[in-house]
Amino acid sequence: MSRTFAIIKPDAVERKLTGIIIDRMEREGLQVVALKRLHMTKKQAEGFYAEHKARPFFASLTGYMASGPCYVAALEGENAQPRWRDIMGATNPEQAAPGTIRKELAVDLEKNSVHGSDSETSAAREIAYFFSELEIV
Ligand code: FUP
Repeated sequence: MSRTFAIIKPDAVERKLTGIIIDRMEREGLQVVALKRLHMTKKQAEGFYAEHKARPFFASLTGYMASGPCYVAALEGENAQPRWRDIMGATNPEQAAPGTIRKELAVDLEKNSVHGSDSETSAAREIAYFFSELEIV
């Protein structure tokens, strides 16, 4: 069993896709071991995406992530980190495989509906950014 971190991003929350996405997590055998709704500040979004600070899309990305409420979650299951990435699909929905969440639901490259940690190390950092161990059950 291992964990990963997921976000249901503002575009998906606004379009009322939260239930569908959580249903997909559960049907794929990923247990939602922590979940909360929050509206990130720009500073929180900048801290979360700090590794992208120098990228040209950083200001737009962090502005978007702070534009509305999202759900942050910790998921647990066998190979949770790579499995959730596979279920999400490629970053750009135009390049995402059929059946992936981003292919089916995303609006565009920025408003791509979901986040998933890109490694086990990122997963640990990202879970700890939003949750205390006591909130993960
Ligand atoms: P991912 O790990 O699939 O979420 O993708 P990245 O960590 O590479 O990028 C983080 C987020 O930045 C993506 F979800 C979407 C956004 N992004 C852009 O808006 N423009 C780009 O050119 C690349 C990424």
